[in-house]
Amino acid sequence: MNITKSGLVALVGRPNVGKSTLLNRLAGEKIAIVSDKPQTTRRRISAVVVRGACQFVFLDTPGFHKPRNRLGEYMLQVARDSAGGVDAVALVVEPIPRVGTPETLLLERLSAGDTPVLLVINKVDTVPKASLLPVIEAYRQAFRFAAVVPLSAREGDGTDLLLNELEPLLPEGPPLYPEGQVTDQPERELIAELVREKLLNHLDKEVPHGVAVMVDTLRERENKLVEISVTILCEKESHKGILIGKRGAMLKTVGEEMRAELEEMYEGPVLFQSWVKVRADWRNNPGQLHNLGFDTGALK
Ligand SMILES: Nc1nc2c(ncn2[C@@H]2O[C@H](COP(=O)(O)OP(=O)(O)OP(=O)(O)O)[C@@H](O)[C@H]2O)c(=O)[nH]1
Ligand SMILES: [Mg+2]
Repeated sequence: MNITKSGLVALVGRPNVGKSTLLNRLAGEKIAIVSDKPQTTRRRISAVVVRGACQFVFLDTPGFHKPRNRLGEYMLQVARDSAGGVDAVALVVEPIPRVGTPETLLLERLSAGDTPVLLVINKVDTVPKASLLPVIEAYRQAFRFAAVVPLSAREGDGTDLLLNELEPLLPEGPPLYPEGQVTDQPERELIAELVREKLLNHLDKEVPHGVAVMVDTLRERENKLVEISVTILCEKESHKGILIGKRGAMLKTVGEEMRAELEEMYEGPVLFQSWVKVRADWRNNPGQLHNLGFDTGALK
């Protein structure tokens, strides 16, 4: 079917509400990494969803939070900027009957523009249906939402309703992305993110938040073997020890998980290697951030 409608929809909200889970659910595949720790997403990532003659381009964004370093400032800036220049904004929230500070701040910004804002109440699988009414009421008093959609990104319930509400808000026009493209995230970036996801799942507190991953090698050998090597940057010697683990146990676990996931992705054997390096305080170092692809030069 020819695409006759296409538009951008930003997913915004505080950290950990399930924006990336929703992006993956809408796309029907894993594009953004997910963890139970806040501030998982660091960059804007798009996912293209086609339904009928309509192409929805969803933008996952870093959670809206108070920054504690230059990387955090960059993430906040991305979250803020993403709400501009789009056809609709979906504010993703927890099913809690109280509008918190991050939501209030976001809604203040959004009320200055005329982009339609939808309220997405996520994680409805965790609460009884009857408890949603007070949530809707609390948010309706704070803002004039174009629509309210309760859903469960984890279970997949309600995502069709979200597309139903969004479709009339998108402009007529040709597709924004060519047919078949599902995301703007380069392959190397996805691999680096998957490593970070494994580390977020296995490690506590500051260690995984102070980690950045670079893909050094990605090549296919003649015999179909895909060879991948990555460098894991961390902030302190003590973190390096934790990342490597006792006799290399942590790197081994991460390596095994990566290989399993990558072999499914590449449908063939994968050789995966990783190294850990210390780069003191890289999250505050403009040069390091630039090398890692976080453009903090334009920070306001
Ligand atoms: N029960 C339940 N949990 C969910 C749902 N959606 C997401 N989660 C969980 O919520 C946690 C956070 O999910 P993410 O998708 O990483 O959240 P996020 O909003 O992208 O977080 P940041 O990237 O840190 O801003 C994970 O543990 C998810 O499994 C849902 O519909 N139901
Ligand atoms: Mg995320």
